[in-house]
Amino acid sequence: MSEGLSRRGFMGATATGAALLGSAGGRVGLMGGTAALTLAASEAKAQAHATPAPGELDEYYGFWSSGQTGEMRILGIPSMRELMRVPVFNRCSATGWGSTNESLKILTQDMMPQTKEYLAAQGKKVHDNGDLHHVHMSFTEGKYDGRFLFMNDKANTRVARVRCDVMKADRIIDIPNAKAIHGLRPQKWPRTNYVFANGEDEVPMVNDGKVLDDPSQYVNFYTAINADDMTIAWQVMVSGNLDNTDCDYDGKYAFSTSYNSEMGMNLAEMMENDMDHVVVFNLKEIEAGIAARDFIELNGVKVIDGRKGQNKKYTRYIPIPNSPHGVNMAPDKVHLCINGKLSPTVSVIDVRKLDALFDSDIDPRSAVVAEPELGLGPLHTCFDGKGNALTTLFLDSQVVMWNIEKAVQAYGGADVDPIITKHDVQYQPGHNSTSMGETLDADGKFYISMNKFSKDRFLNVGPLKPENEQLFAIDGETLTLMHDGPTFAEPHDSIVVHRSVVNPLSVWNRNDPMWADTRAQAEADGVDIDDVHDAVIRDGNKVRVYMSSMAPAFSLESFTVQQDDEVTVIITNLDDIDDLTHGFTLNNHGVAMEVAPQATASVTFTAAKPGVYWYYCQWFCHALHMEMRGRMFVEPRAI
Ligand code: CUK
Ligand code: CUA
Repeated sequence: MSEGLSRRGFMGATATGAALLGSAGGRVGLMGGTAALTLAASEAKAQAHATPAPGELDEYYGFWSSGQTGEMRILGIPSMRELMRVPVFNRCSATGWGSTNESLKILTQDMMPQTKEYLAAQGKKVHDNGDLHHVHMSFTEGKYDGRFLFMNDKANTRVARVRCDVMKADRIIDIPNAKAIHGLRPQKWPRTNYVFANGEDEVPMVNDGKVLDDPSQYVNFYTAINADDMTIAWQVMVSGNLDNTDCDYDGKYAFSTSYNSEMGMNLAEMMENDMDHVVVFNLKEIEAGIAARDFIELNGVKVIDGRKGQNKKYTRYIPIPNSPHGVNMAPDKVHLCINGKLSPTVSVIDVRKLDALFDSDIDPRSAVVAEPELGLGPLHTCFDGKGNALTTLFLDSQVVMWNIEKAVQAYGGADVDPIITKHDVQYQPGHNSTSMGETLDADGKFYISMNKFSKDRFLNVGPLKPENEQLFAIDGETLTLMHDGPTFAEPHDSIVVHRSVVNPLSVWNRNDPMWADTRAQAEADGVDIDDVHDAVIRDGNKVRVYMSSMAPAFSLESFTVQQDDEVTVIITNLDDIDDLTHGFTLNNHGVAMEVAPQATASVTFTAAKPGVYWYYCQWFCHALHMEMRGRMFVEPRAI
């Protein structure tokens, strides 16, 4: 431990995980005094080496989820500089995500009819929020391939795909039947054909109000999404709820933890059993079952019955202590680590032993080859690519580094201690990640601890505190803290990807599919949006206003519409210089959008009130940026 004070000393031998969880927030207060500890000289030195100097580029991209903020974030590692925020499930004031026609298409085109009804009842077209927990990149043969990032929305049961060439979402789909998509992972081998997604909250199979408070009729769904076209491939109905998911490096199995095998409806019921389970999904058997039509069709989805005690070809339930949370596949292609949460253990499954489980009735626990006791509240594990694992201990506020092989030996009876080192983190870590750690390229250079509490680490900003993510350098078996990074809600999960894998464009391609509909409309209107242009096209009470932008001017100084017209403003940014984004903000209409170099963007609104309204470019683009403005005249309706 790098700090002289043992956190565990304060916590003593507190009894059950339940009691611990209940008091987790308060305990840290006891530790206030430790924050004043000064950085050890070696750490200060390491810090000086680690952070790229101003103007120097980072070696890695960090792709961050933001939890209840609903966006994806991009950081530079090791500097921890926040490079970009990519709106996905949320709405964005700066870029107009959620109000431009192009983003609305992406947000609504794959919406289920029920969702449209829910939203219409609230007078809305799109959800205003999302809860984005997990961001993962597409794989080819166990390595990141730099094509797409996939992410979940627990709040509104969605999955999104972000294009890595422009770092914008291109598909956002509703997941039928399942409720609250939580764990999410792309298939690793042979490539990301599927994206696996967990449904966390169990509901009646047909959730139409006929069954309400009868949990015996509730089910949960595991979903496989076709990554290439973002359609639903199949679902598996399971027992218990589903928390986190991962898959192997052979393309044979996927896994989900369940913290509520009891199907309990309240805290006491959910924690009744000492053992919950991990569900093993047999992908080949499921595909064969689909081909043999051994499914029911539910809301247009082929659903296989993989509940406990049903057809055992498709799933196996391996008992795991106690309310397991994270599930992480090691880059040794063999060991699957399941984090016990309320149990101080991580259960290690040897995936080579899984075939036998499906061939016979042997004890499913026979696949468990290690179960080291690591500390209190293990939530997630990541890997250094050298045979070691790093596990977050939520309750202990520590990371523990341990050796997988030694844990296997100890489980077999050998007198070895798998624990290499423990290091305090500040405070209460949830997810963690290592550089390239969830791939065959795991390089063991950097470790990120994503902490739920920052407490005393930063200037007080009021009752709502930032959370804290910390960067450590890994040097063999030593962890050195390099950086604290306060963040707004919530640094949920991250992946750290070498920059050689990610190659975004600097300027949009004029033929990008993002605005294909807008382009088709412009062609129909006889407007060439690839050249300097301006046009006002009236189509009944619909008015389409086309203009190009080139710093520091819009091609239209003004345009005129009638009261109650439905106005669509379509802007093409003809500047093709790096970093020369313009914007369009229309006063008092709640209208704003980003128009990046060579992009076309459009927004539709109603000109409800007669008068003069200025529009302006909200992206500082030129010495005459303030002058980049114009007027919309709204003529009073003729009575
Ligand atoms: S779950 Cu939150 S700490 Cu949503 Cu990835 Cu483990
Ligand atoms: Cu264009 Cu500011």
